[in-house]
Amino acid sequence: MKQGVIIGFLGKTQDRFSEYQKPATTREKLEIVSQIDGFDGVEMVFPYENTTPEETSALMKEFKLNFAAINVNIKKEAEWVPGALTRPDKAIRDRAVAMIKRAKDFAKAVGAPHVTCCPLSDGYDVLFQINYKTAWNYMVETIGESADYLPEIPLFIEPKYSETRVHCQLDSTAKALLLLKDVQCKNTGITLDMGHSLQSQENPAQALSLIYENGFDAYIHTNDNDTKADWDLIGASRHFLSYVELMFWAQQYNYNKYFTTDASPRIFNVVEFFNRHSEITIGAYNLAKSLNQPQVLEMMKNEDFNGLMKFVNKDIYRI
Ligand SMILES: [Mn+2]
Repeated sequence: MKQGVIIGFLGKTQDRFSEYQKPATTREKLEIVSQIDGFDGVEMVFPYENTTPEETSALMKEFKLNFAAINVNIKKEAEWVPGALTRPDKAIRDRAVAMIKRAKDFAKAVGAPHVTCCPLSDGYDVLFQINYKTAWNYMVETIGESADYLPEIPLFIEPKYSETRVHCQLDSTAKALLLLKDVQCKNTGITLDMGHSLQSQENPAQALSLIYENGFDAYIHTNDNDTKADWDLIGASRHFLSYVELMFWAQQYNYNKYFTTDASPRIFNVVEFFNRHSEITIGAYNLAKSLNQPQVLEMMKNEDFNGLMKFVNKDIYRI
């Protein structure tokens, strides 16, 4: 299995109340990635963490790192803070689409496998705020145009229930899939963020299966939370069994992309936080791998519910 990290978490982060850690340049962030046990993948936020493709590729080479994905940010610019892809003003939507296209050009130039986009600012805060009808249709249109551009670089969409809008437009895996089905572009996928899925009251393993069974590709972000907010906690610190189950089903579908860490160290030591995350993620992966998977599927087929519960106690919890 391959592990990487969204490098924005290696520098300074902030919430409404506090600032955490120290600012870091992209070079410094890449150096930190190279120090984390088992990490060699990078998800870089476009256009804020990169310079030219040539300079960026040289830095990646210097630290022997690979691109897991390019993450296009369409929420930071002032005009996109209230939304980007669903806004009534076509010029605002067009500039967001242009940004996604530029991210695809960049991904191609540096050899990144795909672009992922989490349209967090699209949605609403209060009732009677947006026109649901036009918001949905504009999103189909804008994602459609972005997906069709440079099809060799697939576009992955990452749903999330809440934040930055109180209710995001793509609030669940199923709704993101509905969008992709409407878009009708094969070169698309869903970024399944474990914590986003939990916040949407989903079961991440079932959500992963749903993506594949609907004919789309999947890319996994690892982290954990308390299901109420997207806390980006260290993996498996709250949902160990869900973590192992996600690994089990990722293996069932021969998942071979990066497991990219979308977790925030906040008050913890940065390198040690990610070392612990790496440790539990590879541990959960290897634990899932060690299970007698055909036997588990056979027990499911035979509805051996007691046998399955015993298997969880003995083979996963090991008690
Ligand atoms: Mn994520």
